[in-house]
Amino acid sequence: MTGNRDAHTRRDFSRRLLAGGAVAAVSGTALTAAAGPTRAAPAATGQVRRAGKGGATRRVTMYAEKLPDGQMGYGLEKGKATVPGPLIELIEGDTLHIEFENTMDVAASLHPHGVDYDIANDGTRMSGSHVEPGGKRTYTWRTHAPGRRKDGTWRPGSAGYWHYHDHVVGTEHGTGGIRNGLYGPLVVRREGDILPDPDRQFTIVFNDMTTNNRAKGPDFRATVGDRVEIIMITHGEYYHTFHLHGHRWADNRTGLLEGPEDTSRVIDNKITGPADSFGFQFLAGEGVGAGAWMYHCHVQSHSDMGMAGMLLIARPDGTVPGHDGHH
Ligand SMILES: [Cu+2]
Repeated sequence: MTGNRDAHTRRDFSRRLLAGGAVAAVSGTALTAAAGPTRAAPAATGQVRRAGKGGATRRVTMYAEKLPDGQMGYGLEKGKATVPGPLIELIEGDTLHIEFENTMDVAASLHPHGVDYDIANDGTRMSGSHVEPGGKRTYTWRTHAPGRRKDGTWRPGSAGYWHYHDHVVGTEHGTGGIRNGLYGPLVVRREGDILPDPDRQFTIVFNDMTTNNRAKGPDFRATVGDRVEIIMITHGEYYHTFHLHGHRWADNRTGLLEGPEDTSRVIDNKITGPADSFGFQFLAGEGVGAGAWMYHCHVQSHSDMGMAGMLLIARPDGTVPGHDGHH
């Protein structure tokens, strides 16, 4: 499945980063803030890894492409566009310059949620920040840490589970672009945030009645004890509920409780509407073990129509009990 292929590509990518050590300019399936010695704070063996300091200026190239099946995708390398688009991770304080190339025969753009961008980087036709067929443009996204304003009020930081999408194809709201697959995940960490295992980050997008633009939700693989991260985004015409079997998360910024005093509600099901996004981490199989754990929209007719997939959590020996999957 493509989900597995994406995971493998990300693993290779992370290895390259770890080997090279440099993260300022990268290309691959994911732009990750987590990998590399300069980006993750040092952690003793057996402890969680945490996001390091923000403040880096990073550059990537992003392509909008028509896919062979008629859908559209974003990719960090030419000919490698995917639906959803590549995972982009930043740390509060980072600036990202995206050299965007539109290889399609219709105008397109890149419009982010959650980060700081001026009107020239809005990615809309009315601001003139779209890109004509064959054209290029650099989009700049900035992020900031939280802090107190001069008037004494608190300014929130950029950290969160966000996303980006086209705002031009089809209509001036990018309705055709989003429907065809021009969307992707964007995660901004706060310094000190717990990092997931880099090859265990899975993006699930409910888009109209599809999951990641497929009639049936993709399967994802992990091993018991892995720190898995789900990035959940909704697009299109409908409201959905996201449910994961066997695992729970906190309904807050990170999906994690800070400690015994954190009163965030713990849930395993969340209503989500168009352009909503959230994310969370969990230890695969914690307290429940390996298995083929379903995730699905819990609107019954939606799950019956295919909005469901599997989180295949393997034992250490690689087998998933009760599942005869091929791998
Ligand atoms: Cu649904």
